[in-house]
Amino acid sequence: MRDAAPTTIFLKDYKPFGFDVTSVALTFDLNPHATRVKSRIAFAPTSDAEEEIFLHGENLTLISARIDGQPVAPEITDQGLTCKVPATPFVWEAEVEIDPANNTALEGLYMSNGMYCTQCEAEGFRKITYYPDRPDVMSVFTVTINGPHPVLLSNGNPVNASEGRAEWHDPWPKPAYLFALVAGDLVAHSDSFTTRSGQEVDLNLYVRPGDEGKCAFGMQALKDSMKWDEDVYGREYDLDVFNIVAVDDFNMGAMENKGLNIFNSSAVLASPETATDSNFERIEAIIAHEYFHNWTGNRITCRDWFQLCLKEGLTVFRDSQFTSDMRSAPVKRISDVIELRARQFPEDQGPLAHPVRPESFQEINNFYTATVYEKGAEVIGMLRRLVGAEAYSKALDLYFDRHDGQACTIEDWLKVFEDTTGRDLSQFKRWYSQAGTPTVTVKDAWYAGTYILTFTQDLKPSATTADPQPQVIPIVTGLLSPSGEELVPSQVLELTEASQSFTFEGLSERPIPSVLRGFSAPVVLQRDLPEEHTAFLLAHDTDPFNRWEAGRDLARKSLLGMIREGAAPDAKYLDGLRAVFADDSLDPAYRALMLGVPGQSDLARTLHELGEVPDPQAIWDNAEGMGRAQADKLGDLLPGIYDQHQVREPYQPNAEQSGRRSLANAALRLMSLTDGPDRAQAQYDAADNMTQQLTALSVLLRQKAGDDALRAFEQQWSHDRLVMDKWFGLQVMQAEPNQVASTAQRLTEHADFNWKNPNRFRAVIGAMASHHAGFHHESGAAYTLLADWLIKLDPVNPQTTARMCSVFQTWKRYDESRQAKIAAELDRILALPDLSRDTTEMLTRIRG
Ligand code: TYR
Repeated sequence: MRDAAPTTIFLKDYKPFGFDVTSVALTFDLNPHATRVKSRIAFAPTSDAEEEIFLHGENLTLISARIDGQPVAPEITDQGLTCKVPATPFVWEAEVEIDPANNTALEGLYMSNGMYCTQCEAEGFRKITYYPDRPDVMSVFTVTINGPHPVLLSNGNPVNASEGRAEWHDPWPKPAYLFALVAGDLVAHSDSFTTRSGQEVDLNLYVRPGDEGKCAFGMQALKDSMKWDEDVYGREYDLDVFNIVAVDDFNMGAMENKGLNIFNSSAVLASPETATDSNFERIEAIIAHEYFHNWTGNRITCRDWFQLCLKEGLTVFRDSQFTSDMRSAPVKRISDVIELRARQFPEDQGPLAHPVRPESFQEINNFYTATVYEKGAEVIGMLRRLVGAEAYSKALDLYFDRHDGQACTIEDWLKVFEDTTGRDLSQFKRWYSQAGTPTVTVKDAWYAGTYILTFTQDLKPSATTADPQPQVIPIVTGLLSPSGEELVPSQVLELTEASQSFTFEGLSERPIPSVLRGFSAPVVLQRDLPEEHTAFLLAHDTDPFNRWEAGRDLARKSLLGMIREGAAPDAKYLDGLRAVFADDSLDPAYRALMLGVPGQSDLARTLHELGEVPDPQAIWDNAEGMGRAQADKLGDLLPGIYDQHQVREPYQPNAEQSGRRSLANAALRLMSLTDGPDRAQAQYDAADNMTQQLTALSVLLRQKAGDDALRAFEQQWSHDRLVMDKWFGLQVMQAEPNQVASTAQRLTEHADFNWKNPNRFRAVIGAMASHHAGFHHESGAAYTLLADWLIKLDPVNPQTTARMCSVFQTWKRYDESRQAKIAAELDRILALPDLSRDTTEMLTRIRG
């Protein structure tokens, strides 16, 4: 039942728990519908202790409870239990029964294809047994698993194993959200890693039989991550084994449980035949992310869930540094900024806006957001830019020294920087407490040898930040001469006031400024500067990010002109694009990125910022028009670029090869607009890897020439779940706007549309919601179809349902008729009597 009044939890109400947990012993007797969990937990009261203890617990059947061997009768609610306790250390013993086979929410202990698996972050452990399920309660766990499965895993090191029984001991105190258990008929892909102090670590990647051929890449990524964390952060691994398990049914990407990472199979399994270049790159990043959590998250954890960015922002920042080192730093930076604008900016500028460190929530699952993760990482990037790389390293060393084994706060984090550098970070801290994306406007002036840049910052009030104050904004700036030389090399300008000027003396000619290089702060930059600057920067900027950004700016302006005034595609943009595209000295991956134009939803955001009502169909039509204009402008170059960048060596998912494929495939897409589908069909027929095959299929579908290939693809891959997710998704993504909803509807009737599997659900319903013009088609058909499916999924899996609701967050941008249709769907869902707390919170915030 829906709570009569959902409770809101506030950061300001934090209170320490009144007991230390000195040890935890758990015994699991596995059974699909009646798993028994015995717990033996040693508690020691602290000075905060009361006469009663509260232990979280949900969906548990209590069989017995004892304190120091004496039966007790606690008071039980649907949230947990309360029990009178002694004022001295005591041992709590309980036995509960749970039903993993019926656990479709995928939180706690559940089953996936006959295998047992857990997910405890954020508050899943309370569905396994009664426990103080909060991250500041850290303890040492010993776990015994009894069950008829060849593989029985938990955290830490194996201490004992015999047939049908395994015992694990984790010497590192940890919060319950890092607990994990896996049992099943799995096979291991094994390897080992020797740490720099000479400790040998056994590495295993456990998968279902049949998936053995998809493990090698993930294993290599793990070893690379272990090495990188030693080299760059001085962090060594700390157990005898490191296990990873792939599971098909999983709400998120992966989870960093101590010594036993659990991965959505889509985030770890890959072979050249079944995974694309971007799948490989994502897998490498997620393996690194989860591995890096061993220090930033596990050894040092969060005091409470408001501090989630302490581990997630930092760990995203670390995994992006890793990817930059392994691949191309500019390509990674550009890709991250594209993602930030697509996912975080709409959140920061809409009804779901919240600070990087939120101050209240109803359901913590709803705060695993792009703001906490990606903006959280941007904040760390800014901090590093402000203090410098060397001070950053020193501060991190101090952080690990001072806080190892603790549950910390953002205050602890900032303090190590203050202590290292002597800097006062109180203004910087506003990045953690103020929601919204600042707009920075830049103007320039020139008086005989003196050049002045003036910046103004503006942050709009939002639901959580009524009276925003100026933030510290690091603006990396360089000055170029009119012939393209670097007159003043990149330096960090610190904007701390609402408006502030920076003066450069002794210049012989008026320079061209390149500001916010490398996207040095997550802001919207408005340049009040001459138009020609942008074309100049596209041709000459020495900063690869800003060179790309200049192309983006021109493309955005051109598209806006096309949409608002029916203008022709801008010749300056197309000329500049051609020059970059033809430049063989540039990295192919970078040239492919140059071809990209702002996404359609991003254009809708820009129009909205300009005070206009975006028309999704007009945006679609003009984006199509821009594609044709690019194809015309570059036409004579394309066949040569396509041929020259074919990879003839055996497939490797590395940066070099994938860059060549992405440029060749960008050329293929453009050529199909003028030449039709034949080349794509030839590529499809010859493809020996998924990148080539899937790109060809998507071009064929856009050309409405994909029916045969679609059938052949289904036949070839019907046995492979992850590949079939692509087959489902692609048909929706490549549909015309007026066919998106009907295509999705048809696919939901396919025998293999297993909607309880989050990957498959997202492949169809998520693809529909991310097709801007299709989702917002004037019929409203996609709104209704989405609402129907949210209603169906909510009782089964509230977490995935609630996440999907965020596609409605931009609804107030659109016209009255679309708004009325969306409002009706939101109200239809909100009227359900048993709607989950997750979905209720999301839709209430969105509905406003
Ligand atoms: N902590 C995980 C990460 O590395 C994310 C996660 C969160 C996974 C909640 C699952 C989950 O239920 O980002």
